[in-house]
Amino acid sequence: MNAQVTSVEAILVDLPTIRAHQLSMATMRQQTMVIVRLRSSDGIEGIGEATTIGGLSYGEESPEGIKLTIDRYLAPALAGHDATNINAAMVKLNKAARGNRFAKSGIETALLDAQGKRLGVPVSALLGGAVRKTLPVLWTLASGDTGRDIEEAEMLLAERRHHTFKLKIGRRSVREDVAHVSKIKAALGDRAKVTVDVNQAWSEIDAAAGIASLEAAGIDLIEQPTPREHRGALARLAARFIVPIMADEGITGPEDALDLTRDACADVFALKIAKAGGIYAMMRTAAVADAAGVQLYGGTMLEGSIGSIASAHGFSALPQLSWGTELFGPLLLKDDIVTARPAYRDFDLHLPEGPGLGLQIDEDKLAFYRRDKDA
Ligand code: MUC
Ligand code: MG
Repeated sequence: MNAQVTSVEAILVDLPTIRAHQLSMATMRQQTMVIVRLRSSDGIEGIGEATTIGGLSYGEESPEGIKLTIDRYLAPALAGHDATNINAAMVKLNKAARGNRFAKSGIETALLDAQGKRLGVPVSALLGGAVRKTLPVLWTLASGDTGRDIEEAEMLLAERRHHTFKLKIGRRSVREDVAHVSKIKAALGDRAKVTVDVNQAWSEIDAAAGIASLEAAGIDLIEQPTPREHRGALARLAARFIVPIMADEGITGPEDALDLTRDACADVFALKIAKAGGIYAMMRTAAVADAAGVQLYGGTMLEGSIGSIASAHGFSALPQLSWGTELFGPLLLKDDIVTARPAYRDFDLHLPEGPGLGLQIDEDKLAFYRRDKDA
């Protein structure tokens, strides 16, 4: 097999969300995705996605920065490279640029998609095979309004789309947040699991008080209550409470996993392909967690369909995924840039079956939503 990378294109795409989505650090009314199109000399194109949340307010790479990094540094580094050797391509990218894991993840996805199409197999097969063909998916209630969140949860339970709900907190006072969460949990009772994501907004003192109340209210999981740098705080909270504590912003790749497991900082790790720098790096992170007996959760950067399905292929291949996933990104968007949107039913996301990611770009939609269409 012989194929060289001929071009890597990074396209900024802005898609509106179905409602405002409030996190502790940003309110999203649209999502900006960086779509990667990687072409090779055998005529095969791979697609990938590198997406973050709230510009630079969540992560260290902005959509515009990701595009610049790809255009200026990563695409030239890959030009002429063997498109079929993904490990060697990633070594090359890691030499060409430090960090920039979101950008690298988007390119790795495109390489895997192309290779899957070339061989006529799904991306999960390139990862050794899917342990599961469907993935449980939770929904995040983040309208900012308690009554509206309860209505939304009731509707989604009735539609059998989600039975686990994550609440984004940390914007308001601990007392207000606890009251909001407790009302929702009381309304849903045992019919749903309820988790919270504080997105680093609490001090250790706030967290101790907040988690005590949330535990008493029957909340199932507490995600990243304290700043990611404060690993000691996370470890003390994990030791203090029975309700499991999950690290999200605090864990990127395998090196973080090693440090966090060594110091017993968290009961659960949120894995994301973008944070780790690609699917393979996410899987290496999972291996460290498995070795330490830490449970795993399939996280999202609220990617659209391409990034979410890439994550799904990766998560499908993990031996352990005790906490399911939150790959609901496509459902938060009003429209899509793929021809067939991912299938969600009976509380699960169903992996597409076709070669590569199993997705096709809808060229008209891409042309409509790309930011540079007027250029
Ligand atoms: C995060 O921090 O987990 C996941 C779901 C959601 O609403 O935001 C993301 C990011
Ligand atoms: Mg989180």
